[in-house]
Amino acid sequence: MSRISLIGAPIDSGQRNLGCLMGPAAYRVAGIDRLLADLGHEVRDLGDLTPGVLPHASCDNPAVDQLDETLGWTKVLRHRVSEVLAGGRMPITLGGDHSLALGSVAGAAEHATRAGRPLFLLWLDAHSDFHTPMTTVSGNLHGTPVAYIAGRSGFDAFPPFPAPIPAERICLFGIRSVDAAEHEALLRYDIAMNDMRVLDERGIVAPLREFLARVRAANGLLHVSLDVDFLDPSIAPAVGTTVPGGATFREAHLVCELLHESGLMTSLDLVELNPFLDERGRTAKLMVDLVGSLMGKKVFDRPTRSFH
Ligand code: Z70
Ligand code: MN
Ligand code: MN
Ligand code: MN
Repeated sequence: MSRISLIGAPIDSGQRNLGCLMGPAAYRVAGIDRLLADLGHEVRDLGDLTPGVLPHASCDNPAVDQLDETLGWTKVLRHRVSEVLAGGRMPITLGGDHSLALGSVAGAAEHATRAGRPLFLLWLDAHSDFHTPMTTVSGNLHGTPVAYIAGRSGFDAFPPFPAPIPAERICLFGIRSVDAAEHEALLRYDIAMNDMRVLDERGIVAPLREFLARVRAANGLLHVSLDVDFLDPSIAPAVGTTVPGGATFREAHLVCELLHESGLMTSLDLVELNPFLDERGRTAKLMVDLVGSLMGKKVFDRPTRSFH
């Protein structure tokens, strides 16, 4: 059983559809703490963070939106996630848009360095989020965290990423929207690109198991970042940027069950839920249901592992 700390991160500064800041409240209303406690975990809810006094930063790309806010959040989240991990607990960051991963993954990287273990990243998302503040056209910083984490240049306004994650420890999963500048950059990185073309052909099990085997072989820490738009919009409508052709209910649950079975996940983000766009809470409830599968909820609990 795990000791879990819930970190509310009501962040809306990484994109322009207001509403993600309601995410942490929606997860609590949907019963995330009760579910985890019922699964036998020890849960602590640290409440919602605030970004503190904002810095005044500038960026050569005038398109970049709400840089100061995102920098403020990056700093507090990095600190909090790192601190929770240092206390031997699993941080689950309740977003908030995906810009929160600029901080949460930095916190995990800080901890991994301290622990002397390699950090791996599983990015469950429709988008590759591989822009830098210099290449983004929309100016929405939620499209940049993977580039920051991988150590791309162009993040001068940000604190240097503690220990950039080498490409071969990053796995993008569920991808079906890549901008031209991201595509050009991704060709220069050896990042596992499990776009929908790959997943339709191979299914989700083999590519995921391959990645998890690498994490296990390296005795790595594993940060999982789950963007609501990884899911198909027909089952998860509460998201600002819907992209058709996403993971089905069954695929998403299977990903979560395999992750749980691996025992490798050490930190988690839940991002991009916009409760203002939801239908009677169904997306929030589905995300909480997926957290259940991630943390050990099973249809039928077999005494031994039947699949391997
Ligand atoms: C696009 C951009 C994005 C999430 C949208 C979209 C980025 N590549 N990321 N939703 N989670 O604006 O940079
Ligand atoms: Mn905003
Ligand atoms: Mn994303
Ligand atoms: Mn996305």
